[in-house]
Amino acid sequence: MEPTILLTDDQIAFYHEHGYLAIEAITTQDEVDRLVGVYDRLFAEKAGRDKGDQFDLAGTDEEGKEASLPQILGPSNYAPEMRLTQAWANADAMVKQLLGPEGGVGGDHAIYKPPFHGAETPWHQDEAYWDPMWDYNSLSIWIPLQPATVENGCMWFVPGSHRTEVFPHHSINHDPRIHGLEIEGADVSGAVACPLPAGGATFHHSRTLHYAGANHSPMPRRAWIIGGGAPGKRRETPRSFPWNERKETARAERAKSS
Ligand SMILES: O=C(O)CCC(=O)C(=O)O
Repeated sequence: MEPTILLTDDQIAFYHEHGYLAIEAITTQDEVDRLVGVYDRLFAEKAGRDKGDQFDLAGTDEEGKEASLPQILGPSNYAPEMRLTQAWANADAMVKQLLGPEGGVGGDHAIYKPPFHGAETPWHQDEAYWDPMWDYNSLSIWIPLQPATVENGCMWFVPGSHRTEVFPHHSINHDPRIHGLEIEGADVSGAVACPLPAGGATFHHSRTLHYAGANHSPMPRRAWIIGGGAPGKRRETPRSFPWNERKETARAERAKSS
C-alpha cells in the first residue's frame, strides 16, 4: 500500500530537536472505525493471553481479576489485517523519513484504558524495558482510536529528554509481579500534554520520558502503538537494567508454559 500522508520538513526537525512530535492525522476516520472493531474484539477475546501477550500492565494479572490497564503485545499477530491499513503504510513511510531508508515499522502493541477505570501509565522510557546490551535507533507511533484528551489519558512528553541516558526504573508499586515500569529521579516538570483527534499520532524516541494519565471519562480510551526502528548496534560499554532481572510476572510464566 502506498503512503497517503508524509511528515513535513518542519515536523521532522521538531521530532529530532524535542524527541517527540504530534500530528493531526496518520489515517482516516473510516479506518479508525474499522480498527475499533478489531481492537475491541482482541481485548474481549483475550487474544494472546495464554501466550503471555495479553496481560495487566499495571496490576498483578491474576486469572479472573479485572485488569486495570490491559495490554496486548503484537495485536497484529492476532489480527494481521491491522498491517494492511493506511495507518501501517503511513507509519512505515514516516519512520523512513525520521530514521533513514533502513528504517521501517516492526512490532506493535495496544494499551486499553477502560472507562472510569483505566490506570495511569507511569512516567518511563521505553528503552528501560529492553535488552541493555544494545544501542537502539527506535521510536514509537501512538495512535488513539478516539479523541485523546487529558481527561481520558493522552500522552505527555518531556521535551529534549531523548538526549539523556536511561534513568533507573522500578516495577510499578515496587512489585516485581507487575510488568509496568516507573522511572526514578527524573524531572518531569517541563512535560507537555498532547491531546489528539482520533486517527492522529504522536511519535516518541525510545529514551523520551513519557506518561499517560488514567481514564477519568465514561468512554474507553484505545491506543494502538506501532514501533519503528533502524538497525541498532551492540554496545561497547555494558550497562544493566536490574529492574528487569527481578521480574516475576504471571505473563512470563504463561509465555514459558505455552
Ligand atoms: O497508552 C499509554 O497509556 C502509554 C503508551 C506508552 O507508554 C508507549 O506507547 O510507550
